[in-house]
Amino acid sequence: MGYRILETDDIPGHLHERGHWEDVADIHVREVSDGNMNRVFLASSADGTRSLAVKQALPWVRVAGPSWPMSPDRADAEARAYAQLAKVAPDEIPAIHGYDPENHALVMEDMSDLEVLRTLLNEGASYGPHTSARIGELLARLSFATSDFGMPSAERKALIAASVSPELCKITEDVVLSEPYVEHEHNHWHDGVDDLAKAFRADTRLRTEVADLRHTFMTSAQALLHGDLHTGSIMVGDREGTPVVRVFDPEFSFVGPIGFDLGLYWANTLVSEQRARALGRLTDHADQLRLSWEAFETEFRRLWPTRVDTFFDDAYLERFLRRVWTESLGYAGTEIIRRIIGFAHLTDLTTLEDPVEASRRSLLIGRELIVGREKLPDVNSVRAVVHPT
Ligand code: SR1
Ligand code: MG
Repeated sequence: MGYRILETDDIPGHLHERGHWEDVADIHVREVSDGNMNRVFLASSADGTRSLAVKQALPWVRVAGPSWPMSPDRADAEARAYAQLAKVAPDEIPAIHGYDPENHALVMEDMSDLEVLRTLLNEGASYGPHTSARIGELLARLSFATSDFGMPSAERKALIAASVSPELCKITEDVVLSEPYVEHEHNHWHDGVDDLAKAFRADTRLRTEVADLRHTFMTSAQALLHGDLHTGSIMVGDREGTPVVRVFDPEFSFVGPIGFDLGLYWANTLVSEQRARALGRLTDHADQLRLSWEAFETEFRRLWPTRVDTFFDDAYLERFLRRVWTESLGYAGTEIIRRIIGFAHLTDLTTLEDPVEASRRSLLIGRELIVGREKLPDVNSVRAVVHPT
């Protein structure tokens, strides 16, 4: 039949035809699309005992509409990424019940009992002790398992080839790693940061460092990434007294530099911190970079002795972790900047009554993380940039 855009009324038939649900009359559907790219539907039974989510990639960027075409093949990348994530962190991703490659539609666990981390943070909640540690651990496991340390060379070459995702990588290369530093119709910003936006476009030192990070993003096939790990790609909550963390939306996945995922997560925690400061409700925000890095490093070190290729001595591990740390800081800086003067802004700042001070601080932190990353050896030195005393 070929690809067709699914509407709310199509979902019961789709679930039935694909063997997910017997009684079509019992399926009640609502659209809950929220992200920039795709459509999401929630299907539930009348008595509320069963529910599933259906996510379909459109042939364009959802928030832009048909004027920004985009192949729905990106859902294939997402399905592939979930398959890898399921091997290393099955409890930290939604259960995937099926993938329909013809319609580029995933059927997955309904997570509407959980909350998007960004939403919670914006409302004033704290992270709690588990979230960042589990993110760091998940990233270490995914990175190690899909790197040349954890995967035999031939298998990894096949993974790299299967995970090539030119259109989605191009979005990141453009909207994250280039457009904010040139004049571009996608860019917009608050009047109160106009001088900084202009200064960044003329800042040769900054632009050269971003070029370096961009080139690394394009060429450094270290491990499979989530590719868009902001706080809107994480759900948290509690199920029967157990804290739950779920990472979702890995459609930007490809084999790239490990520091990109950590960097995006850090950027979003740092901007959230600026929001909390602006509102006078700082909780555990300042600890999240440390918690996620320590968990990442600890898990990566734990896995190191299981490596499948030689890399000689443990000394290389130290060099490798240092490189991941430094690149993570750089990518954190680029994510902060693009979220304030680029295309896709963060509600952390846009919903502040007066976002100017928090935005300016964030932009300057972002710049310093990029240009100063080689001279920031540890968490304390980063804290000194984020919150100088
Ligand atoms: C056109 S896409 C803009 C952003 O939305 C996605 O969630 C990614 O973050 C991308 O950079
Ligand atoms: Mg997304």
